[in-house]
Amino acid sequence: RLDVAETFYNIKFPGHMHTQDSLNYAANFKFQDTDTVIVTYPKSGTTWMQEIITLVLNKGDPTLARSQPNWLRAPWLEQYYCRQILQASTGPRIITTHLPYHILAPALRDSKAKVIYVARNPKDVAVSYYHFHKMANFLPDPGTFSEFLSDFLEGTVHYGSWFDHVKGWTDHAQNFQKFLYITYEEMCQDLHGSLKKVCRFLQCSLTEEELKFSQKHCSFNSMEENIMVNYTLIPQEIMDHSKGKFMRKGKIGDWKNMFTEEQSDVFDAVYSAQMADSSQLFKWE
Ligand code: PPS
Repeated sequence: RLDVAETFYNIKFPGHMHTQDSLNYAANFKFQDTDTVIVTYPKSGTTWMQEIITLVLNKGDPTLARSQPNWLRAPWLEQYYCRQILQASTGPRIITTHLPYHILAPALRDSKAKVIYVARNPKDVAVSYYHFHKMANFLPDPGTFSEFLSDFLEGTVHYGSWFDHVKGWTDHAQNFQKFLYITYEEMCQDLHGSLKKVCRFLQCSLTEEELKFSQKHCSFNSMEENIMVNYTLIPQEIMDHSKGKFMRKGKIGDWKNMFTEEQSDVFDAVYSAQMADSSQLFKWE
């Protein structure tokens, strides 16, 4: 069975990609100062940021983005194949992780690695995650949206609580020498400005033309067509492409098509309670 979970620190992870060994490897990882680490809760713009960084580092040239799958150029630290990929890599590494702060904090302590945290309106995350559960055979059957939403709010879904994830990372931003916080919404509303922000953070100066190329190749439409990021390379038995698309809608506010008024009110109440002690102020639509 594909959907057996691996539990680590009381959090469930998809067992087909995670083992106790791979999770321990991540928790004890030796970061290098030249590493760039993309940190996200699932469905928050991970793949988009992987593509943005690839394009920025290649000055808008899409050759690499169109010839190597995202999981090979920016592997997930906690997934079992990562060790092998990093051992073989030479240049500066781009590493992706969905791990919560408390698991990765000891490994990142005193690190000069660059950390990019991408956050997204949790209501849109919940909707995107729900649809993803329906197509990803390595995740449990989500049941109805209402059932899934309860699990999401309780933090019992795979990768744990959205609230703990966002609070953990953003409340400790000052612990990092190099930390960039950016939202999915900002990337949607101002992709050009977001690319410039990433360029500044990575200390890569791109010409206006190189920026335009980068922007073109990381647009939703380009990525939707790019088999190196749209996950159509993944076999049908792992991701059932007849049940949905990884590049689903790419929009802000799709939650409004899915949530009832009551679900939205319950969500807002849990959000206020959970985020009351957060130092970060979020304003979601
Ligand atoms: S995962 O499985 O955690 O790696 O998923 P992740 O990449 O974090 O999130 C997938 C959602 O991001 C959307 N996406 C984009 N939106 C706008 N523009 C671009 N270029 C883009 N690339 C990916 C993708 O469509 C998923 O969101 P939904 O709402 O489901 O469409």
